[in-house]
Amino acid sequence: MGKMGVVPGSFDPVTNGHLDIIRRASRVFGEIRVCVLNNSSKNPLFTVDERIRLIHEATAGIDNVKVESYSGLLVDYAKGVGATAIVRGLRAVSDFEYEMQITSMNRVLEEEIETFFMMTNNQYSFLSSSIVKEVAKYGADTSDLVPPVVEQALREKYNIKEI
Ligand code: COD
Repeated sequence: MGKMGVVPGSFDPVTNGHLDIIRRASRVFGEIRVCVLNNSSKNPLFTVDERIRLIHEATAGIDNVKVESYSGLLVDYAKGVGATAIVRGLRAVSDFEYEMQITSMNRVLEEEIETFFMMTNNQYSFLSSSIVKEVAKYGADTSDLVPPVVEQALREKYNIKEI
């Protein structure tokens, strides 16, 4: 089956940028677990179950991807499922400092799990869940930013009628 990689995040909601990382990681690792971390202090728009469903539907065409959630430390999840690596996406220099902190902390907590970084596709370098929510809230078109299931879910959350 090959080695397992974990793609962790908040995914509130999943964007085309996340999906690009998941798709590319699925070609490198034998198996990918997308893990929605449940203990974030952020104030989420979507519940964990909603976020899982959206990722699940958006990754339906990739057969070595599984979606789960976890409340606790990411390295404990990774160890528990037998993963050898954590895969993160990098958009800009501004991501670097935060990623370096998380990676260093994770290495202190569990030195056997490596973190790998994949550079964003140029077309998604500006894309984040927060920007998508901001745009969707005012009823603007998000079809280039998120998969159709997420576009629909955003419309429902913000009560926007289809044009
Ligand atoms: N292009 C490429 N990559 C992207 C893009 C894009 N457009 N957008 C996002 N990404 C990448 C991000 O860089 C990230 O790697 C991943 O996709 C997920 O992004 P988010 O924003 O959904 O997720 P984060 O950054 O909020 O996730 C943080 C965690 C939940 C992983 C972190 O808080 C965590 O591990 N929490 C659990 C507690 C823990 O273990 N703490 C100890 C370590 S500090």
